[in-house]
Amino acid sequence: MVLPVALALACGGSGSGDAAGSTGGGAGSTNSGGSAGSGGSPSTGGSTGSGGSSAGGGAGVAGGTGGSAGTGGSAGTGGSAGSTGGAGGVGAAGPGSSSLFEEVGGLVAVEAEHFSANDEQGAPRAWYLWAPGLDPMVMPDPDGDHTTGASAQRYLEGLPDTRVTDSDPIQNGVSIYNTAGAGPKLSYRVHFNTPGTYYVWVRAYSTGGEDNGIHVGIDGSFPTSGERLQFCSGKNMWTWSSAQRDSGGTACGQPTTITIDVPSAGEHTIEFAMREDGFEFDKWIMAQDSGFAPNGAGPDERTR
Ligand SMILES: [Ca+2]
Ligand SMILES: [Ca+2]
Ligand SMILES: [Ca+2]
Repeated sequence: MVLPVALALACGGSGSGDAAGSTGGGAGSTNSGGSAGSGGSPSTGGSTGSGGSSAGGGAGVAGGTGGSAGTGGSAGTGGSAGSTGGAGGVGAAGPGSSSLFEEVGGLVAVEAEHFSANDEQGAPRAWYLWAPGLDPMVMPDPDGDHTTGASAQRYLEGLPDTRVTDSDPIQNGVSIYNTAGAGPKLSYRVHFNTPGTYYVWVRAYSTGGEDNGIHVGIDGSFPTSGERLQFCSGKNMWTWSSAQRDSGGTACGQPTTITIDVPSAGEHTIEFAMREDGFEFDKWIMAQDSGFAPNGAGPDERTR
């Protein structure tokens, strides 16, 4: 069975990322998510698979801009995009895809592209990497390349993007995911030193009204406090938001209304799940201070 191409990123191993964006890398050989973390290469290959972790891969086009995720490498049946398929390794500058990030002083910041797992959950959409020189080429995608100005010049986009204006059909489970956590999901490993309630901020690039929502969760659950993070102002530029749609009596919502409770010190999995296709996801922050508001690309990542 040939499934739609997925953002096939190997997610395991001891990857340290590709700090310099070197060329080369695997050729669709990192099927089980084991070893590509330090290399990473775009792969347009990938074919079929019949079972999870050993499937996918394929010929793959090595080289390219290096450190970039493959655009190919279709997931094998039953396999998530993060653990099957072609070559990859997130490879963006800095930490690799298996990194354990760390909260210090009530603050944690992570590049969207530094996820540990990328699971389509069977949806007809997936998260794809954009990087300098790397266009995932998943159509339709009516707006362009926004790597300029993106933190680390890399971001993820939920593609294809079929609902662009409000005249396009709303297809729940296809172009929009009303149920938080049901759509393509990204996971991030974070060690928290300080349990408690955190305000969640996301940096995104919205060009319209149908590409501007995402859900956030923790450890496999998506609490109502993390549903429908919404971007209204700051169109056509990289913008931070912490607003929950419909909070404070407005559709756009009020700042610092998206929160996640971290129940204990130690490692937790922070998750972001697609709400609207075409969402462009650059970076996220969790902050305990309600007065915190990020500027520019925000704080640097910190790994443990
Ligand atoms: Ca787009
Ligand atoms: Ca859309
Ligand atoms: Ca980024």
